[in-house]
Amino acid sequence: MGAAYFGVLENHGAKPDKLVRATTPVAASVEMHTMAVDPHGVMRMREVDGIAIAPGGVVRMRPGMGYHLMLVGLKQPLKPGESFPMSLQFEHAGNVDVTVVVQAMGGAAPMSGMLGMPGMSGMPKH
Ligand SMILES: [Cu+2]
Repeated sequence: MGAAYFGVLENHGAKPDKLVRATTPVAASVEMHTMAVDPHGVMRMREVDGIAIAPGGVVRMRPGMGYHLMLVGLKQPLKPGESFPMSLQFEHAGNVDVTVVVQAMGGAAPMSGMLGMPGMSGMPKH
C-alpha cells in the first residue's frame, strides 16, 4: 500500500462538494482514509465514504494526520520523481484528472510504501 498526500484539495465553487471516488491505473483501488487518535491515544486509520469540502474551503492532506488517499494493490513500485495520473470524482464538480508527482516522505521515519504527494489543487472553477 502507498498513501497519497495531496497538498490541498480546494473547492472554488459556491456549493459544498465532496470527493467520493478516486481511481488510478497504477493501483487496484484507491481508498479514502482519515487518521485520528482513538481514546487510548493510538493513531488509527479508518476508511471514509467521502471527503467533504466546504464552499471556498480547503482540505489539507499531510502525513500523520487527517485525510489521505490509500493506494491499494500497487501494480508497480512508485519512485520519487515519477508521476502518475489519478482521476478524482467529486459529487458536484464531476471528474477531475490530476497528475500526482511521487515524492519521498520527509521526516526521520520513512515508512515502507508511504509516499508524500503534495502539490495538487483538485477542484475546477465552475
Ligand atoms: Cu490510510
